[in-house]
Amino acid sequence: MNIVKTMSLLVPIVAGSAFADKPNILFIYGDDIGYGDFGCYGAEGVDTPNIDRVAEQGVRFLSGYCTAATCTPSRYSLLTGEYAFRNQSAKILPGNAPLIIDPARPTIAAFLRDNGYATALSGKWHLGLGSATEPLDWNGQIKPGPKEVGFEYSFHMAATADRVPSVYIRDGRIVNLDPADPVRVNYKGKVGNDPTGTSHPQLLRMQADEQHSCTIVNGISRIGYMSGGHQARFRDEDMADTYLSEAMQFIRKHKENPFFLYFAPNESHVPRVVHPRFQGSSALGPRGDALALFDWCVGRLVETLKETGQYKNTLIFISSDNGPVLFDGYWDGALEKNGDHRPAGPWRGGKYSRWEGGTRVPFIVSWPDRSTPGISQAMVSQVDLYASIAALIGQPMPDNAGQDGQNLLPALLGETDQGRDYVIEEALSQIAVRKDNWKYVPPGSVTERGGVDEWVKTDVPEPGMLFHLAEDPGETRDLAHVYPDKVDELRQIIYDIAPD
Ligand code: NG6
Ligand code: CA
Repeated sequence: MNIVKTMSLLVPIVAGSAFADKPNILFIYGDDIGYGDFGCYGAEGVDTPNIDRVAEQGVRFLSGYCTAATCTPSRYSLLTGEYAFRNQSAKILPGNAPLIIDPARPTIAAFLRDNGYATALSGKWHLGLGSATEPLDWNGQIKPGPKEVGFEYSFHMAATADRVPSVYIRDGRIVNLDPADPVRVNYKGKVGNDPTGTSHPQLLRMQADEQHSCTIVNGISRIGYMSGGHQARFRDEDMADTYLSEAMQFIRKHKENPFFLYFAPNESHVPRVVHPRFQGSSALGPRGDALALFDWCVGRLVETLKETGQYKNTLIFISSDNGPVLFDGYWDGALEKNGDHRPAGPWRGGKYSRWEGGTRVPFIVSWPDRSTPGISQAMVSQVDLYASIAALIGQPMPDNAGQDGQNLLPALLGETDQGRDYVIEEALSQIAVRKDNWKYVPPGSVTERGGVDEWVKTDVPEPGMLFHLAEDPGETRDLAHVYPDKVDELRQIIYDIAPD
């Protein structure tokens, strides 16, 4: 795919459209969706026709990365353009953690807001709420949060669907909160009298591991304790529809001016309890059904954009925050029903892991007015989106914005296969590097989810491990002792970027 689409570069403004040089930007960010989970990336047992169609009209990357193998750090990098390992707080957060993005730091949302975009978040947040110095009032104005870092409109859950508080927050206020039934949240000990998974296992519709056995909401025990807010609690079955409806309303409302929408549904994170109309929609049990639901949401968003005449001038980015996981705390049958499907495609490991499957994820960029459709070998990371989008709208990034990203706009639009030279992959605060086909995993350990309720940890001794991904995509043959110079070269990259 080396055809350079020069025409589009020379004609940035389409006649009749006031903001053709400022396309709408729609991030569709899946949760725990692996490299192999969409049809266009080889999924078996689940169809994703809507995503596949977006991919056909845009660029599908074979070397697209999130920055980390868990949610919070990847989302942090996506929004800030900074590697998450630079922020000590960017680790999997409890539902009552303070905001980890300094409101003084301009995120991609704040940057686009300041450049005339209407900005919104609908879906998962998981970057903390409230300040680190004052206690958060769940029953009042919840801030700082998405608004203070650039999202003028926000409708979201606090953290993940498996963590309390199990409520939606709109513009800093819990939705449907009855003041007579205030919300309290605690991750250290029980609050209130709601049954927990440990005390009332007979009330559960899904068995859970110890960490997920706290307060029961909607028949599912969660991580952490909450009391109150009964009327405000979400129903997992309706969650995707709820986020989607918020997203669609936002798109419809902003057909006259450019918008940035960060749509971050729960799928395919646990607990996987999709709407009954999607139950059984795949051959893979609840995880496949969640993927089918995610795909359906993509289809509805595309339809909405077409209805409002904005589809062609919208840059759609579809990806995931970390690699896949089958068992992640609930006995939902995802592992048993997985069949021949390879959620991480050819790569080893998945969520939590420094193996490729942890951070190499589906990565699709489509802007029908501008993309040169194709399949790209360019190495791209989510940390690059901020700098690339700044280039797209022709505005410099603010000086205090994250500087780890590169402007890879030509690659993202399919005009070149030239991406980054190397990419940093993080998992559970340890990093690895890939350059060309070489992958170096420094000493430490690598974690993977094993089977049901099982973890697998691999120790990585000095001088680290070296793999040749083209010959050995499964990262099984450590070549560190065969190519010590390669180890030194890659180790130096890591040293230069993260000296400690
Ligand atoms: C882990 C949870 C897992 C999930 C994850 C966060 C256990 C044993 N595991 O600690 O279920 O919630 O955190 O996922 O509790 S993420 O996609 O948001 O990073
Ligand atoms: Ca995730």
